[in-house]
Amino acid sequence: MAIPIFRSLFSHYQRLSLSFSHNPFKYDSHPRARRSLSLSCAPPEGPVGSEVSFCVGTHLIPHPNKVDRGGEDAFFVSSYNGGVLAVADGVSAWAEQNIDPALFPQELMANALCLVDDEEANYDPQILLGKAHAATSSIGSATVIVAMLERNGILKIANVGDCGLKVVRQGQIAFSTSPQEHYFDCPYQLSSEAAGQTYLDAVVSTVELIEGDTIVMGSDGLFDNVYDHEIVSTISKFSNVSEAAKALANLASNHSRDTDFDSPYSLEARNKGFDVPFWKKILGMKLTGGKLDDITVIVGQVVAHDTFSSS
Ligand SMILES: [Mn+2]
Repeated sequence: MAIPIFRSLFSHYQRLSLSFSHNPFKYDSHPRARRSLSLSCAPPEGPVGSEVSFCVGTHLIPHPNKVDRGGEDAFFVSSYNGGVLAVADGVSAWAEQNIDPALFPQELMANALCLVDDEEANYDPQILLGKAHAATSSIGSATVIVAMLERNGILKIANVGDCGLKVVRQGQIAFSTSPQEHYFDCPYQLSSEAAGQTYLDAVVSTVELIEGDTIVMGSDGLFDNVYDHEIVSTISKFSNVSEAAKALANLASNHSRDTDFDSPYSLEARNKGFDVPFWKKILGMKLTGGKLDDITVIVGQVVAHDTFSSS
């Protein structure tokens, strides 16, 4: 794909428009960003182009039974380049072996955050995932998604398992990642064990974003409980990304506890052959209900700002 790459040496101002609600990690202010700030000294003569970045809101609601420990999802938001967003969802079955399922995704995310400006991983979320995975020593496994926005609008995504990302453009879903699973409810996952997947199994996508696009990213706790049309209608009600993320997480949480709601999860279960017993089907009943889970939502709005020549 031939895409003109524009990069201004001297920005009129450095946009740091990321906002946080439940971010478990410290705000990332890396040396490279500080260096470009110190270069912004030449008087601008007028815009010569534009760059984009994310304005981000996040919200995490833990599984009702895991509130005291904060759940087993982990995520981070970094302002590096146009913005780096990531979500990891710990596989809860590790608890059966007395291993805290939250440790692996937390360490994986902490390692990925440390590596966002790594030279080898630069601009490649798949390599970033590989290096973060290699650096992770906790026992466990996690589904994971990483999205990196370049200032020219190119969004690169690497996804292992059933976390997801959707691009909403002018009230419609313009792009959606696809979940990977071995069988129903058993997603691809990066693991401490050799039997798991690796960064090479990631689905890698590239999407060209424009000003006004909104991305909605999250763990399966969001996408198993909220339909695409609900995502579109919910974010259309909010101009504030933090409020949009909170509203989506609350909607997912409400649906997850509603046994009558015909959720994306119950629909998928029936498609895979799971349902109520035969005698209930005769009575017109079917498998319904949301999926109780940790719910992580990241909403990123693409904002543009002018760049200026230094001469
Ligand atoms: Mn989950």
